[in-house]
Amino acid sequence: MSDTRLKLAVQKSGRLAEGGLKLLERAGLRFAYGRDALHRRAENMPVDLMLVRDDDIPSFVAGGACDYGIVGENVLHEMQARSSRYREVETALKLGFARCTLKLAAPKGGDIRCAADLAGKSVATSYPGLTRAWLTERGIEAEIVEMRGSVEVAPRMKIADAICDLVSSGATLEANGLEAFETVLESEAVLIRRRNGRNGEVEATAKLLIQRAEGVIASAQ
Ligand code: PRT
Ligand code: ZN
Repeated sequence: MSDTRLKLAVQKSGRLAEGGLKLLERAGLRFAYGRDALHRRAENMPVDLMLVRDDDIPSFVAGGACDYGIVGENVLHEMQARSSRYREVETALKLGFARCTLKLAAPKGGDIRCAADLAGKSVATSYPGLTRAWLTERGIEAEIVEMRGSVEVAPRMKIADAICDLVSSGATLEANGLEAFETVLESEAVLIRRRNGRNGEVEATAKLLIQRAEGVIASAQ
């Protein structure tokens, strides 16, 4: 893989994978199979995809393993809240899919109805950086319980009093007897890059790709 080809990290499988590939294909990219399961090569533009876990994408972009990446704003902002390593990563384009909201929620009919009620309570979340920053900004002292998945079961399992989790339809909250009471972050898929450090050829390819993607996004709205 030469350094003049744009290296773009996309999720291997999951909620961002299909939308990301569809957008790139609509922007005119045609992909051949890559040399392994991790890579796919565009036949008609100097672009190589790297197929990875979404959580690793900000790190690949920050460290220079990839020039650009497609990731949810929730993941980007969580990484930025956790470490200064991600300060140099910026959003190049909002992509308009995989929209969701990071919300605080608690058991329906319980004694937590607003953010102030969280003082002295515990909040389960996979987004400890964003949740802590949001609470600290408001002067609310609550314990953060970090969970990798199934956050919605935490109150029922007595792991935590409330949760901070992604919501799209609201069905998961509803099924678990939870009610949202605050929005911490609105999120959608975004194209990210390092603020600087790409060469001229890669940047020329990126500019063209972004122009085409803007056209696709505008026509979808
Ligand atoms: O394997 P890998 O690590 O790559 O994937 P993943 O399992 O971490 O991520 P994935 O594919 O589930 O989500 C990727 C991205 O999609 C997230 O980072 C968000 O930016 C975006 N997205 C959009 C969502 C949702 N909508 C969403 N609803 N991510 C997760 N959810 C989950 C949420 O956590 C909760 O469990 O869906 C449930 C709530 O959905 P509703 O519809 O019941 O409200
Ligand atoms: Zn993930």
